[in-house]
Amino acid sequence: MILVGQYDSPFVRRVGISLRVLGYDYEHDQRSVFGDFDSMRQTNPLGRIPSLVIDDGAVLIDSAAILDWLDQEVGPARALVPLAGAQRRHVLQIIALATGLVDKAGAGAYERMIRPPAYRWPEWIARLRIQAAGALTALDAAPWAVEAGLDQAQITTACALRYVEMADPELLPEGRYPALDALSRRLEARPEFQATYPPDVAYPQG
Ligand SMILES: N[C@@H](CCC(=O)N[C@@H](CS)C(=O)NCC(=O)O)C(=O)O
Repeated sequence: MILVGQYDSPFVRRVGISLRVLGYDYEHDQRSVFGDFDSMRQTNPLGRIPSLVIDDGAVLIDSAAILDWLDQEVGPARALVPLAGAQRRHVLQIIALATGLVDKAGAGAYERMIRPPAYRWPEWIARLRIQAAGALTALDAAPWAVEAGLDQAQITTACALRYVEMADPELLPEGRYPALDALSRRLEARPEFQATYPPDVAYPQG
C-alpha cells in the first residue's frame, strides 16, 4: 500500500495514523501537492492529497472514503467509526466539526499563503477565524468517551489540532480549550502519532 501526501496535511495524517493503529504497513509517497502538482494530478485528478494506492492497484482518494474502506476491511469489531447507533452519530458529528475546523483554518492559511497581499480580504479571514473558533469551542465541550478506546473522532480531532497549531496558532492560545489540550497531549504521545508528527511549517501569520 502507498499513502500519498505529506503529514502536514491533517487529512493525510489521519489516514496514516489509522493505518498504523489498525496494523497496516504502507510506503509513504511524499510528493508535494503544490511542488509536484502535475504529477499529483496523475494520481488524483483533483490534484489533492491524500490518495491511497491499495494492493490491487486501485487508487482511493479522499480521506473519508479511504477511512471508510479501511473500516470495511477490518470489520465492525475494529472499525474506528462505530457501525451504528448513538455512538456512530456522535463520532460522525465530532469528525464533521474537526474536518470543518481544518477547512476554515486551512482556507485562512491559503488566503495568507497564496493570495497576493493586495487581494486579501481581512473581513473574510476574520469570518473564517470565527467559524474555526466556533468549531474549537464545540469540540472542547464535547463528551470525550476516552474509556471506550481510540476512535476516529479522537484521531481526526488531534490531527486537526496539530494542523491549526501550525497554520494559525492564534486560534489555539494555551489554556483556552483545556479538554482539547488534554486530548492532544494524550494522543501525540502515542507511537502512531509520533511517527507521523508533522514538522513545523512556516505559515505566514496575520
Ligand atoms: N475532503 C478531502 C480534503 C483533502 C484536502 O483538502 N487536501 C489538501 C491538503 S490538506 C489539498 O490537497 N490541498 C491542495 C489543493 O486542494 O489544491 C479529504 O478528506 O481528503
